[in-house]
Order: sequence, then C-alpha cells, then structure tokens
Amino acid sequence: MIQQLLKTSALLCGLSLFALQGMAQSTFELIDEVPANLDNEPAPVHPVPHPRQVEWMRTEFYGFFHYGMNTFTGNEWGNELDAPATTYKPAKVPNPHQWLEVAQSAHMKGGIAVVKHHDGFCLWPTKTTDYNITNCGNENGQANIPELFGKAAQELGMKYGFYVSPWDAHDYRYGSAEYVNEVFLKQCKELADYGSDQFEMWFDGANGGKGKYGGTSLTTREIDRATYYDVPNLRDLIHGISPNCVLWGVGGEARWIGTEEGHAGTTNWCTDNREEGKDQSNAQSGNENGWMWLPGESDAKSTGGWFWHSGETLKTKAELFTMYLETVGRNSTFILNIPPDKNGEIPAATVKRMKELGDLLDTRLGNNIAPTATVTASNTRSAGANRTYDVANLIDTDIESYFATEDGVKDVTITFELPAETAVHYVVLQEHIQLGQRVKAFNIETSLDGESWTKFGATVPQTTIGYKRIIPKSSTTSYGSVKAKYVRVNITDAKACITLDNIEIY
Ligand code: FUL
Repeated sequence: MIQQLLKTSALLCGLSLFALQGMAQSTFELIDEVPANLDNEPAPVHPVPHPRQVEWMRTEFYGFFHYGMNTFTGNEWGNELDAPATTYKPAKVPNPHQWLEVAQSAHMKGGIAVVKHHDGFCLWPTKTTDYNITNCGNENGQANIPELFGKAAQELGMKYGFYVSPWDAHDYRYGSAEYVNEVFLKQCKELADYGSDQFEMWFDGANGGKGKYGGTSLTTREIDRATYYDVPNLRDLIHGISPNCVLWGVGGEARWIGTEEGHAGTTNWCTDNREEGKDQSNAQSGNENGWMWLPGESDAKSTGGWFWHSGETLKTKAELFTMYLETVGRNSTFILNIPPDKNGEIPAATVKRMKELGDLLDTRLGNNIAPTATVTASNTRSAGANRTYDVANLIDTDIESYFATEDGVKDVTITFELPAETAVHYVVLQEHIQLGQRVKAFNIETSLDGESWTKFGATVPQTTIGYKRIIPKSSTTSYGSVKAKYVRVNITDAKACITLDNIEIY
C-alpha cells in the first residue's frame, strides 16, 4: 500500500515537473516582465477602496431631498395610509434645479433625491407600477423628478443620485420573488438609466413593516433582508450602467454611521466587517481590522422631520457647522436633508439658512494658510522615477500627489513654519486612502518660538485620520484659536509607513 502511494506521488511529482517546465516558457517569462517598483510606491495596506469609493469620499458634503407623497399627507412614513395617487398635488411645477442651487450655496457638492419612499409612490413614469406620477391627475405633478434632478445636477456641475426604498408598503407583490425581479430591480434599472454618471444610490434599511400590500387591511410582511433584495445582481446591474455609483446601505459599498444626529466616531475606520445584506457591527467607528472597505455616511436633518411639515424649526447655522465638523471632519461623508415643500421647492427660510452655512464655511475653512509655510519632515521617502514623496505634496493642489515615509517608518513629525504669527483655528489632515487607511495615533502642537510647544485640540481624541480629519483648537462647538508661528503634526503610530495627501491650516 505504502509502495503504491510512493509510486503515485513520484508519478505526480514527475508530472508536476513536466508541467512546470512547460509553463516556464510562458508564465515565468511573463513574471519576468512585471516591472519593478520604479516609482518606489509604498505597498498598499489592505483592504483598499475601489476608485468609485475614493470619488465618493471626495464628494464629502451633499444634500438629501425628501419629497413625495408624504409632503402632501404630512406623514413621515406613509406605509399605513396607502394614500391614492391623486393626493400628490404640487401647487407649482416641482423645481429640482432650485433644490440643487440651494445645496450649492451651502457648498454641498451634490444631492440625492428621494424618488420612492416606503409608501411606494414613484416620482417618475415607471413601467413597474401604476402608483406613480402619471396617475396623480394634475398637471404640475407630471414633472419627472429623477429626469429633472439629473439634468439640473449636470448643468450645475454637481453629483447626483437617487433614494429608492426597497420596502414598498403599497405593492401587492412585496415579499415575493416577483417583487424583487419585476418591481424593485426594474425600478433601480429605470433610475440608473437617468444618467450613467450617478455617484450614489440610496437603499434604506426599513422593510417589512405594516402596509396594505394591495389589500384593504393592514398586514406586516417579514422578509430576510440578507438575501431578499438580490444584492449581488443589484450591484452588477447598477455598475453596468453607472460604474461610479456607490450602492449605499443594503448595497454594501458604504455604511450607515449608526445615528441620524450628524456625527461620526472620533475614531473612525473606513474598514469594517459585514455579512452580505446585514448591518455592520461598528457603525460609528468602523473596525481597525475590518476585512472590507465600507466607509461611513452620516445622514441628518436640517428640520424636525425628513419630509417638509408646516411650521418646523430649522437648525441654526452653528449647529449645522458643528455637524459638518463631526462628520466630514471625522472621516465620514455628510448628507444633509433639506426638504422641498408643497410647491416642490425649498422654502425661503431654508434657502437663507443654507447660504448662511456656505458663508460660515467660507469664513472658517476658506483660507488655507499651510501653502504659505516652510515645511519640513523628520522622514521622507526616497523619490521614484516619476514621483516624489516630499512635504511639498502636502500643500500643493494636485490631488494625486502625496507625502510618504520610508518603509517601516510609522512615526513622523511634519513642521510648518508660518511667515508670521497667526491665529490658528483648525488643522485638516488627509491620508492617501488609495493605499489604505493607516494612521492609528497622532497629535498636533503649536509654538511661537519653535522651542516650547503646546498641544492643539488637546481634548479632541486624535487617533484615526482616513480620508479627512478636521481638528479644532478646542472643540467642535466653539471657535477657539491659538497664536502660532509654528504648527507641527506628529504621527505617532500607523499600520505601516505613512502616506498623507494633504495638510491644511486655518
Ligand atoms: C430612514 C427612513 O425610514 C426615513 O424615513 C428616512 O428616509 C431616512 C433617511 O432613512 O431609515
């Protein structure tokens, strides 16, 4: 028996050698042709983002427009009401161009329009259900919202996408495979067809609650979200049409930050763990050793509800600015809801508030003085054939250039000498996330003489950076400053050598 085994192994070895010799002419030659690391680029720390996720993070701050049947019923969730299509009665032709102009005045770079909420009413002439604008019975309501929204965004040079509720409390097919194949996936396809340049499609997690589902009395339909929405096919379908469209939530390319109050964790990894279709385990802060790139998005309201309700109060510009610092400034994107009213436009008070927010962002984060400084680093990676890793890359306008340390160097001090003593309010840091999120601990100091140093933002935890981190002098709710001639950033721990895109000083 043993002899037989030995003979078989010898035969297998012989065959393998033979096969290897055959391969030597093809595979090994190919391997020889793999170019050396001519640019001396650092090795990535996995997982790394897909390029569409990098683009998505660069969108940073964008608007959310909850508009539809609920605007006219006064509900937040119209699932139990099943209002007739004729309830949708805009007093004027809805004007998505105006929605996006208002967002732009707050320095948002794009927007997501809710075109189907949980009530199932569709704001475009879908072929999948009669419960859509074509049957609302009035002229103004015929406006095709995704079409107008997409065109307006293109005209304004903004990014755009749509919220389509997977849960549909109106459709009699909800809960069956027929709903997924004949309604939900087809609706997603129809929406993707409104533009191949979409940046995000929003899939809410609410599902299977009370609804009429085509009947007269209310029932609850439980579904298993992990498998029901056919996420792998959904992803392929959307990416086939709109390759840069990140599928949020159910889609598994970006995660909910775990609160709708407008803040992310001070420690916030873009890496996280998740099973297909299920919520992540660590919404606010991600997971340092997460197996997938799943960056956080913070959704928050500027008013009391997601939909417009008469007489609601608006958050102050200071509150909104704090939210910005605690989301964009903590390695998360920020999607701020500004609801259109029954005229299909953003009401005057919100228009004013958004402009105020834009002005405040200009005043506080509009004049970066880092490029005026002389910058030095305690360690700099050697240049490659076509690339340098110098500190100059931290203050230039080239978004592809970056600073790096030599392999194995996981701590570095970068010092900025300003031309004169200046009041410093904020320091902004950005990692070169294309090569993975690396930094685990850092601190910032300022000095008047370059010899005695004071901690900057001492009460603000300084652990992760990621795509962007904004460190305020004292807190996110106060506009503190310190006079400084020198600012230094000390990265004290990282997963591997350090790669930084940008440092800004305000
Ligand atoms: C939630 C939804 O149920 C709300 O109605 C809203 O659309 C919000 C953005 O997401 O989960």
